[in-house]
Amino acid sequence: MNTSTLIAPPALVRRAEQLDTKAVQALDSAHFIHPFTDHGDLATRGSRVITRADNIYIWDSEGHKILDAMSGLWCVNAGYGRKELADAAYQQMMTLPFYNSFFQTTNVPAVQLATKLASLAPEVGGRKFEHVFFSSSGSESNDTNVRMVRRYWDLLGQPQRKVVISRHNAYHGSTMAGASLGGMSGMHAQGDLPIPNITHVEQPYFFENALPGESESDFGLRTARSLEDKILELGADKVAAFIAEPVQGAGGVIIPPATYWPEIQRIVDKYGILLISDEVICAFGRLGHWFAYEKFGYRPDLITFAKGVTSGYIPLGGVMVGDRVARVLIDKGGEFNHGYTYSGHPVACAVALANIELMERENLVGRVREEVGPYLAKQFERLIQHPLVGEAKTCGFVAGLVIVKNKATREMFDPSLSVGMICRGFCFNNGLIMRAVGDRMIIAPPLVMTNADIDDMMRLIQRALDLTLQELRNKGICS
Ligand code: PXG
Repeated sequence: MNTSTLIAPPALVRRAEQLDTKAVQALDSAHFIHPFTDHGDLATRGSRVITRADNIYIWDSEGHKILDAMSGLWCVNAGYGRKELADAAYQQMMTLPFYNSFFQTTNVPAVQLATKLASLAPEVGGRKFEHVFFSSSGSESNDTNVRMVRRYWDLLGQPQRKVVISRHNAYHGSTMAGASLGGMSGMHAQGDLPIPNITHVEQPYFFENALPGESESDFGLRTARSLEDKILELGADKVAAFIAEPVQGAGGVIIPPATYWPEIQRIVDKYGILLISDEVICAFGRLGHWFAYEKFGYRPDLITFAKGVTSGYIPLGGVMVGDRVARVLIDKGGEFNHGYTYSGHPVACAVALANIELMERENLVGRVREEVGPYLAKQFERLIQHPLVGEAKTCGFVAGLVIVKNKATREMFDPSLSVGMICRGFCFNNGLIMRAVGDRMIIAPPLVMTNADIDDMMRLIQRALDLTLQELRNKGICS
């Protein structure tokens, strides 16, 4: 294909009418393998081409303005168009665009960021987070966790402690270890996953998995105890770590009952098992704290982060290494044969520093905890009044609702009807990005939203639900 008509010079790409959408779609389909995409389907529909963004909105090549209630992919916490972040990248690129951190070298932004992150992670129960390992993504960071955890137990003379326990419907990334740690059956079905020594226990999803008559607090205890059952089944001396998201994100914004995390903490303490808190989504203000363990009050040994650390402006991830693990690796470990070319990338670290500075200056974390988070909760939880909504809950700046056929009995629609996708379609076509996970509709808006922005978003959500109801009634699927 002749590409000369396709893309205007970069400065003009900002004007949507300069773009030949059909040509972009054809080349996209011809050359670009997308993540988690059915390319047969994509070839017939054509991708939506996103061309620019500002604050909480994105625009496509046809000029549609869309409220991005998913913050890109759970990451643009500071909102789009933040000049400070672009300036930080530019200046760092002109000063030192890259140097590695192997061979006893370092760079200033990486040192500054590690120091800053250590200061943001509060000590809990005598456990401190004074060290950081850097990667470029959440998946890489979870691979690092598996390697670090095994190294830790090897160094302590317990090499048989290899099993990492995770949960069904968890998401921990898409590399071999990440996809194995995750509990997504569709991912496991492709490529002989999970890899050995990774296993899964129950998720704390009350709405779907509670027994008849079971209270939410009993359910929280029962699901946490599925971890203890698994430990006893495997033998405690074989178990290295338990990994979990504070609130499951990609699994559908599953907010655990209040009894869940304290019981998990009791169990990991009892058996001496390391606790990995995967905060790729939940850290950096998403739940109203810099790190989410603070909200739930548990004591992790390792914390995975990525996404919001740079507000998604540039790839960066890592692991906050608690003292329990760091002391063993450092004092007994010698060389840990692990690392990535881009561990401590100076430009990524400079952008993260600028992002954190911006978040501090605008008090984005405190606002989520005390102002816009509670306001979102109030507005979103009202959706329970809608005839299609069986549950509507928020936690900080994540929220999820379930579309049900019958509110009283919690009967769901037949999955083959893909009601969530119908609703998602109405969102998209009416200027709102909201994700569907089965028939759960979820959001994770940029933390810069004002109460007025929340009102606008709620109107769009309400409209999408109304249109979905109308469509289901027209088709005779519900009354
Ligand atoms: N852990 C968690 C908790 C995540 O949410 C990862 C690890 C992996 O991060 P990277 O940077 O390697 O993608 C994630 C990523 C979705 C969706 O559909 C969620 C994620 C990624 C892609 C899609 O909600 N989360």
